[in-house]
Amino acid sequence: MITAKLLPGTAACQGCPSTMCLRTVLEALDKAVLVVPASCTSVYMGAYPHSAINIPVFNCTFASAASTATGIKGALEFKGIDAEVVVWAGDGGTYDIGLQALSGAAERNEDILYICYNNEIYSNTGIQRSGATPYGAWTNTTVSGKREHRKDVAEILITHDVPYVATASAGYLRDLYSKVRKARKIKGFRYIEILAPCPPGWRFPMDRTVEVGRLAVETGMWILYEHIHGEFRFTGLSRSIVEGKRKLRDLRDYLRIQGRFSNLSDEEIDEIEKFTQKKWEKLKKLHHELSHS
Ligand SMILES: Cc1ncc(C[n+]2csc(CCOP(=O)(O)OP(=O)(O)O)c2C)c(N)n1
Ligand code: SF4
Repeated sequence: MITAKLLPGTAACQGCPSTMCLRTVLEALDKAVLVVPASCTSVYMGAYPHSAINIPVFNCTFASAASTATGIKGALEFKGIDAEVVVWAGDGGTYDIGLQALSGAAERNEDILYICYNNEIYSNTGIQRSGATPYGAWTNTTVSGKREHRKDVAEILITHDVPYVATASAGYLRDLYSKVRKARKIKGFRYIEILAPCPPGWRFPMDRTVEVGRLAVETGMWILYEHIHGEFRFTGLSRSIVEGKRKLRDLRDYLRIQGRFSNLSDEEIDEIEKFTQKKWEKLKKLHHELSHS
């Protein structure tokens, strides 16, 4: 009997961060319904009855993931069925086209878990820029490098004051697993965002997904944390960095491994460094304010 919740042999690229993180997420859930908007996932999972996802899945339109999940949760409650309703969406569907429905569901504190796998591009339709694409990155619509910094949906959701917001990385699947286990027990709106390095989109060899996911955290370009019922805490390696137990690696180690940053000038690297430092200072302030309030 097959018990895996994500079956092997999907149509995803080799080294796909979405499949490895989705497998981890599904194993961390007990009785769940998955809501998937248009994305690489809606393609690689295949169509019913041959879907690679071995739990109930609802494929919805690009813009409507959070409201679709809200409706499914309401219908299950009405029928007296206790199940977790979980959105699995890309950054295009989260940061851009789905943001309105996401913000609405967060503000109403709907009892759903929304997970964004953030590969910082619209990868399924050919690597276009999204609101999550970092400054300086090549995409097919920013061929000489993006000129704007990324926005930050996790921070936007912290300002919605929802019960749980966390960040994770495809480089640390155990950490992702425990965050999903924790989130599933909390009632109300929960959001987890996973940095998901995409080999063809970020232009690195497909056997280095985990390494790139770790480098992002080791260089401070991606920060791991949890915000639970108003309390902020750094987690994993980011916590060790804040506590002075680990030194930050040079962010060039992270940039150098990816073809999408190969044309950066020294000034552009300085700009990325400044942005990253600002982000750390902001989160450290939040940590300080909350631990002294
Ligand atoms: C309203 C609408 N516009 C555009 C599309 C085409 N489309 C399908 S998937 C996709 C990209 C999704 O990007 P993202 O959410 O980041 O997920 P990823 O492809 O990276 O997994 C686009 C633009 C669509 N399905 N619906
Ligand atoms: S393009 Fe990226 S996210 Fe999409 S299937 Fe390939 S590796 Fe996965």
